[in-house]
Amino acid sequence: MRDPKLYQDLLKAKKENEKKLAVLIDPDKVRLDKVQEVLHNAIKAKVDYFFIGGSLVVNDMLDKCLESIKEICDIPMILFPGNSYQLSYRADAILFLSLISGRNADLLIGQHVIAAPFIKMSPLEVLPTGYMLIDGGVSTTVSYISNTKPIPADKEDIAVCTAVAGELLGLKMIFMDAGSGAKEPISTDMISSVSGAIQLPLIVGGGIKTPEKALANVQAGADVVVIGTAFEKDPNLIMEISDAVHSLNTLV
Ligand code: 1GP
Repeated sequence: MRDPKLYQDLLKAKKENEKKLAVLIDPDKVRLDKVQEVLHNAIKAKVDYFFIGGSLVVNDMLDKCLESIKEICDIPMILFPGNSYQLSYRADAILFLSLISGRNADLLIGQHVIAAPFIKMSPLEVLPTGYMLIDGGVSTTVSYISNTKPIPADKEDIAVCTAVAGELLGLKMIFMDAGSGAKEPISTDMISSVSGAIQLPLIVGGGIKTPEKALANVQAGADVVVIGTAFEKDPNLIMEISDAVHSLNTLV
């Protein structure tokens, strides 16, 4: 396992109120022209991270995807695995996710046991992360595959208590996700309630489509904004959204 360099950077960024943008890449789509455009624009827009993963990924595509990104840039690649098969030494780090909004033991600890020997031996930086699914107004792949119910979008108290429990359990980050392609992204009210209740870096994703919403999220307390679907549809959005997310950084 690697030294916690990325995590130290995230803690420093949080302290200095410096906001980050992560672009989600689905390895199964990496050969498509649009994804090449996404990569190209992401490099140009100086995004902070690539999150690599999906709920349904075929493994050899994962290695190829990581290799082809590494060939063209040094932006850190963080695995965002949908299951214990989506592992590769070629990434820089892994979100070691525990699905704390759900009650599926397999995704709270089961898959972790299976992945533990590989990850312990690997050069990956491990980022233990409490993953919280929030209802995004549509049934998402992640909700179906994980066989869990998301936290209702208006139940801020449940979201806060879940995030605090994750922090007390010793997890290092909280990731609130409305799921890929969510109709409604997570509300700024919920983001600011959770952000105010924990000290950990807070990642927010799912259904974010505009620079205005990305900016509102970081203003509400998100430390990292994650976007996939909107960039696949329109890779030109990356510049605008990167500017919006990073616009607060110049004020520090
Ligand atoms: C999904 O949060 C990520 O896990 C990104 O969601 O694809 O809707 O941007 P979108």
